[in-house]
This record gives sequence, structure tokens and C-alpha cells, in this order.
Amino acid sequence: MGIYEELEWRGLIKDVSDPSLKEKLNKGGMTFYIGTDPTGDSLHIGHFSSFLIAKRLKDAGHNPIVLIGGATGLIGDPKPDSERPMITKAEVDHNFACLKKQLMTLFDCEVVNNYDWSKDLNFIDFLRDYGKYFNVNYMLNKDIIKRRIDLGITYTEFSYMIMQALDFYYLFENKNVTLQVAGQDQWGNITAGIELIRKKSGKEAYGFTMPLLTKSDGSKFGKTNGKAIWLDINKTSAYEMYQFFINSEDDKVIDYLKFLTFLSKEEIEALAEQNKVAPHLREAHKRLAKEVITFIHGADAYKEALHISEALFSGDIKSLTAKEIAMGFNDLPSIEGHDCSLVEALIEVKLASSKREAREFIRNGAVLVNGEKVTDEGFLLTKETAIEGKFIVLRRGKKLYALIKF
Ligand code: 383
Repeated sequence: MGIYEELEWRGLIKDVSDPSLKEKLNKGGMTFYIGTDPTGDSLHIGHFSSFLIAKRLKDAGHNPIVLIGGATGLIGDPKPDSERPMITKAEVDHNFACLKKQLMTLFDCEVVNNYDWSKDLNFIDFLRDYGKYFNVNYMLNKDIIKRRIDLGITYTEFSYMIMQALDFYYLFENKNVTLQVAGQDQWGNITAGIELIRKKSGKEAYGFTMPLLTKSDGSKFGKTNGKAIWLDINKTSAYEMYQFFINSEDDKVIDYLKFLTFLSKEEIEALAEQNKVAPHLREAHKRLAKEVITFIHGADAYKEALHISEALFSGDIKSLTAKEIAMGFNDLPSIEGHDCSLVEALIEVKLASSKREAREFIRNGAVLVNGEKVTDEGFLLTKETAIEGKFIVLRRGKKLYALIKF
């Protein structure tokens, strides 16, 4: 199976600029680029799913360049629903540095900044050397512009596609780049570049896009409860990422394995079979979490995330370190620690509504302190009872948890 067939099998090919790309991709030796704008200080899992193509093509003998748009980030790629708020140059520079670090660590590749070749272009040259190659009718026909016409779009965002086309042309002329790859939302920008290259140099460049990952209902992949899954471990812990993947929909988990891992066809087919005959074991989900987290954060972070998940599942809170508790119970209702009785604490964290009810829960064996059942109604909670002197985990019944922080 050539790389093209592999990408097809993974479901990673959406639009292709020319049928001859198949042969070219299978042959190897192309220099290609994929870009992102520094609109935030971290990439998220949606970016990750696209950027993995850099490694896939590199492993197939192509040469990757990653572009971070220090210039385009100042302008803003038009979104379908609204104009982007402008961000300051200082913010763009800060985000650029953060993304560069992330991308170099993950993909170990050359990073370029379009600010370097765009910043000195003067307005008259821009209009004469580039603007002349863009028919406004052609621009208005781009999907993204059509979607914005009624809502309105500024001249600034309208010009964005010319900037990205100019990048492709620049990299074609100066770095031998003949291919641009991206998510499907970038098709209009890629084809604008291919046409600019054709018109200015008479030569052919190529592009293809990858479908965007979705959930079963067609909504955007990569969010839990409205929160994005970031690659920065300080924004999304490895444990949160583990929860995200382990909770993937059963009918989507195989697609995610194809998109987000480097597991072979045979391995993924075996997991698909297991997912069918023994879905309750969640082997496919577990493997997905393992592969992605190990790739992004390394084996130790993955082991820690797994350990937290297993301890929380089995209720073995005592085996967790304070750091692991902080991660695992990040979203839990919590109160500041102070010496008090278990009865008072249960009311304070809203696991009981009255002293009478709290005592009853304790008597009935429904209350656990740090994973251990407590039936003594007079039990006292102090800093000494806390794990590493920092956390007490209260549980009532099977699922209700609360945290006391010292
Ligand atoms: C800028 C200048 C270029 C080439 C590309 C760019 C960025 C591009 C863009 N990309 C998205 C982004 O920055 O806006 N105009 O968030 C996303 N990408 C990748 C992928 C994706 C796209 O970073 O589909 C998802 O992640 O292409 O939305 O010369």
C-alpha cells in the first residue's frame, strides 16, 4: 500500500488538486507545507489531527515545512459566521513563540514565519504584483466569501486568501515547496495559491485537504462541555485528555484511531473487531487514549493519567498522590479545609442537606473518606487525615464526590 492508498484508507483525503498527485505522493521526495495562525497560545486537538500529516508524509519520504502565520495572524482567516477581533502584534508574537515550541517538540520540523517575507511588501507593489492576478469575481465565488457576503466582511479579511496564496508562491520559489496540505476549510486558500503560482511562473503546484473530524451528530470534534482539548498540558491535563478519548463514541472510535494514531491497518482492524464483539471492554478507546497521549505528552504522563482513571474507577483513592488528586478532581466541588466533623463537612460540600441526613448516610455506610468507608458519626476531619496533608476526598454513594483542600 502506497502512502496515498494509506491516507485514503484512513479517510484523510478530501479534496485533491490534480489526479497526478497520487503517483507523486507514492513516489516521495516532495517538499510540502502546512500552516497555522498564531491566534492562541496553544494548539488544540483539531490542529493536532491535521498536523499529524506532517509526520505521515515525512515518514513516507517527503520533506515537511511548518508555517506559523506571524503575518496572517494579524489579519485573520475569515470564519463563516463573524469577523475576527483583531489581536495585537505583541499577542501574535507571544502565541508564535508558544506554537513554535509545541510544533518543534511534536514534529521536529523546520518552522517558517510568513511575517518574514510579508512585512516589507509595500502597498503599491502588492496591488501590482499580486492583486492583478486575482479577479474579484473569482474571490467572491470562494465558498467562505459567499458565506460571509450577507453578514458582511471587511476588506482586510477579504484579502486574506491573497496573503496565503502569496506564501505558497514564496515557498514555491524559495524553498522548493510544491504541495500544501490542510484541513478541508482551507481548500479555497490552497487553490488560490496554486493558481497564483500557475499564473506567475507557468508551473504546477499541488494541494490536498483532509476532512475535519466530527462527532456522530456531525458537530465539531475536540470539545468536552464546551471546553477545547488543548495540547498544552497546563490547559488540559493528561488525565482530562484521557477522559476525553475514553469517552469517544463507539461508532466513531475507529475513525479516530485512523486519524489520530500511527497504528497499522491490521492493528486497527483487530481493534475494530474487538469493539464489535466486546464493546464493554473498550479496548479501542483505551488504545486511542494511550497512543495519542503518549505521542503528545510522553509515556510517563500517559501512565499517570491511566493510574488516576483506574484509581477513581475502583475507588482506590489512597493510591493517588496529592498531585494526581489535583488533576483527577479538578472539576469537582471543593471547599477550603478546616478542622471539622465529617457531619459538618458533608453539609458544607452539599453531599447532605442536614445533620440528621449526614448521620444517616454515615451510619448506612454510604460515606467514604479518601476511599475508605467511615461509619463513625463522630469522625473528625483534620489536616492530618488529608492525603499528603493537602486533600481529603469525600464520597457519598457510588458517584458523588467532593474535595476538601488544605
Ligand atoms: C496561514 C498561512 C498559510 C497557510 C496556512 C495558514 C493558516 C490557515 C488557517 N488554519 C487553521 C488555523 O490556523 O487558518 N489559514 O487554526 C487550521 N490549521 C489546521 C488545519 C485546519 C485549519 O491550523 O483545518 C485545522 O488545523 O489546516 O482550520 O500560508
